[in-house]
Amino acid sequence: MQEKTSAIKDALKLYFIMGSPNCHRDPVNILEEAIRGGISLFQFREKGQGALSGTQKKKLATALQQVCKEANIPFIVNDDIDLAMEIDADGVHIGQEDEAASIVRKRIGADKWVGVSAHTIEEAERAIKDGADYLGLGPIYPTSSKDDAESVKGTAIIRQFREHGFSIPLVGIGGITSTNAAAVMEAGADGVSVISAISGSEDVEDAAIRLNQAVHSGCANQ
Ligand code: 3NM
Repeated sequence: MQEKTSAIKDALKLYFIMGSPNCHRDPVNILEEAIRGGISLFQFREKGQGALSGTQKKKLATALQQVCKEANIPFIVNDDIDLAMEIDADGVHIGQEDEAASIVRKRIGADKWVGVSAHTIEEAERAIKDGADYLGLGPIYPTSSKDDAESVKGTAIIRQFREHGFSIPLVGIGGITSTNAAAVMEAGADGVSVISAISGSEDVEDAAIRLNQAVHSGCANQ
C-alpha cells in the first residue's frame, strides 16, 4: 500500500469533527481532552447556528491547528479551501454540494489529503476519479448534528462499498457512539467520524477512550 494511503487509513480510526457550534465550552480545551483520549484525526467544521466567519473563524482554526501540531494529529478543514490553504492545513473535506474534488485537488496539491462525503456508488466513483484520498459514508445512524443529512444508510452502505470492490479508505459518519462503533468497523470501515459523541460528552477524554476501545474491538473482528 502507498505510504499516504496507509497513513490515512491509520488516521481515520477515530476521526473527531467539530467547530464552535458543537461545543458548550472552549473548543481548544475540548480538542486537547479528545486528543488525550486518543483521537487520531481532527476536522475543523465551523457550520450551523452561530458559526464563526472571517478573522474569528481563522483565529479559532489556527488555535486548533496548533493543538493538533503539538500532538502530531493531522488537521483537516471542512469545505473552506481558502482557509485550508491560508493556514497550510493537512487537507480538506468536502461534501457533494461543495466544489468538485478535482478542483480541490488542483488547488491544494498532490500531498494534501482530500476527503469526500459520498452516499452512492456513483458519487464514490466520481470522487475517486477526481482524486479523493478517502470517503466519508453516512449517515450510518440517525444524527442531529447535520440539518440536511440524507436518509439513514446503516452499516450496509459500508459492506456494499467493500463488496463493490472499493479499496479506498472509508470512514463511517452519523450517530456513531461507543455502543455502535464496533459494528461500523466490522462492516469494513477503516474508522469512525464523530461530532456529538465526543464534543457533547460530559467527560470528553473518557468518551474518546471508550470510542477508541470500541473501534479496536471492531477492528479485531474484521
Ligand atoms: N456528515 P454526529 S452526518 C457532518 O452523512 C456529518 O455525511 C454526515 O455528527 C453525512 O457524530 C454528519 O454528532 C454529522 O452524529 C455527524
